Amino acid sequence: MLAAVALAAALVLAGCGGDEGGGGGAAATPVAGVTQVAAKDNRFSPGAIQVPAGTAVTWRFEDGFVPHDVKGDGFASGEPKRKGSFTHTFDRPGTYPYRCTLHDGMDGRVVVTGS
Ligand SMILES: [Cu+2]
Repeated sequence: MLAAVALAAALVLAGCGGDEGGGGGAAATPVAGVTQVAAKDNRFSPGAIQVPAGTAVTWRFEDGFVPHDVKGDGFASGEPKRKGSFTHTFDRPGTYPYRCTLHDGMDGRVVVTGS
């Protein structure tokens, strides 16, 4: 159990590409049991989630008049949206960083574990 925690901590540290001390975004500790991410207040919340392979993750655009998008390696929401949602199913384990192409520093991460 302790080893797993240490490993998780190491992975979080290794995955941190800057943005120190923000306490959110892609560098945040992944939240398990969540499949919905809000694009709101110029950030993704939660910034990082952890889901089992085969999970459909939905991003909801709810930042009023500010449009956002979601772009990662192999998935993209397309045109920036002010409302509505985007869903992508993650079939393979791995770490999937993504970002909003309109706003610097607005990023997130989906960690997909083996099912
Ligand atoms: Cu944005």
